[in-house]
Amino acid sequence: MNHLRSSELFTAAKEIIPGGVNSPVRAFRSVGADPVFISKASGSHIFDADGNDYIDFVGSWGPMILGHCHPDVVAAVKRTAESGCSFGAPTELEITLAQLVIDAVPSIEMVRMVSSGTEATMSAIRLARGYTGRDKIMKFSGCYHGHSDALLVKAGSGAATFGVPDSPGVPQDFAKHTLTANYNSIESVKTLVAENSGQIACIIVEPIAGNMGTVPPQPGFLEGLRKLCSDEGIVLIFDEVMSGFRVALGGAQEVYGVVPDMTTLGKIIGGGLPVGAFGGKKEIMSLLSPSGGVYQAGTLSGNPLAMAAGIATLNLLKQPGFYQKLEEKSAYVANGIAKAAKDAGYPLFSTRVGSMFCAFFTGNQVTDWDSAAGCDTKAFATYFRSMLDEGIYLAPSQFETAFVSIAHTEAELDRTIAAAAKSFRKL
Ligand code: KE4
Repeated sequence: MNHLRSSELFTAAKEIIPGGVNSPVRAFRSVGADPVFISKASGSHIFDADGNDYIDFVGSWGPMILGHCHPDVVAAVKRTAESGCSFGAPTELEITLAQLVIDAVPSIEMVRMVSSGTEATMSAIRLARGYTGRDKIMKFSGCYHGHSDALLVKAGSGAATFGVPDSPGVPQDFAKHTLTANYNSIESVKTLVAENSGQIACIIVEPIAGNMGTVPPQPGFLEGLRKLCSDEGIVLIFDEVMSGFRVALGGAQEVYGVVPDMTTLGKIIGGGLPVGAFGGKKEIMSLLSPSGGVYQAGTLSGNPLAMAAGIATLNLLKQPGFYQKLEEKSAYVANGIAKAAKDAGYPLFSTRVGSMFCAFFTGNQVTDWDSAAGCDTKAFATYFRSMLDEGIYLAPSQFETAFVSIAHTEAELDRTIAAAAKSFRKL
């Protein structure tokens, strides 16, 4: 494949945009390649600046569950834009999308729109702190909730239960309020809760972890978190920015039957335009300004174009049989890739929940960050580059999730499996 134009664009971009990208993972740093610059997309395909055609399993990191350029979504955005792009004033569109979210997500009685998943989680944590009057929060190693200071924190080394910054620029004073437990280990949560009794405002968790690769919750983990939080007066926040409307209309909380106190959303509810949201019990949400004292705001929150794209998207997801069809496509391709690795004699641990799936380059089980971190990332990088050469666009990191859209055809899934078989044989 020729990547001349992408290479020229990347050189130019690096002069004026840090790292040449507006979000770090796009730089392909961990896969030993330069990023391709995308010029257009349609259905399950994206096309780069050199005209190369790829079957897309990134889907803009989740939003494009319908595939790219769905006519209903494009028409809705075009139609709305002709009436104005942004008013900084309430619109009926915001009520329509809010109602669609409330009708679908079991935990949400009221919802506030923002412009990104980061804003959603940052605001939900502030609200949980305001509601409980407590300062500490708990997250899990390997889970990512956006880049707000309180969440760019990793477990303190050794016995230190306090968090330490996971990025320069995050003050230690901020990090110390963030506790970090181990995903799928309810015991690690119980220990931290006991050591910080009465001080923890919320526990935020990806109910299906999608940012260390795809790691499903083990039986009892989410249920254990629910019970602990109920017993201790801790707000349970499901960060469903990725899993929301992805694995079911009601997200992971519908799949696993565990209802949190608050839920954060993003990605799919904007249909590809910038939207985040956080919602939950009226008793908690009503503390949010201007109905309550917890401040949160945003110039483009509830933006009409984004609302229109989200409404068009969710109305299509509500169609009978949508998730069943997506499930069949997802099982087909994930199982096909796993079989290709097995036939090539390559050790692979495969995971999937609905249309989120991951091939971990390890012969071991992956249930948390420590086991995910043991993967052979060099082998993954070789596989990634081989798949890209075969016209298959995967997330440029072992620690991400692959997404199937309803637009992926059986022929495209077969082509993907064949490319995987060829790529595994190279390892
Ligand atoms: P954004 O601020 O990127 O809209 O959302 C942050 C976020 C919050 N919660 C979860 C569970 C998420 O997965 C994300 C963002 N996901 C990454 C993909 N792993 C976005 C890709 C990127 O950072 O460019």
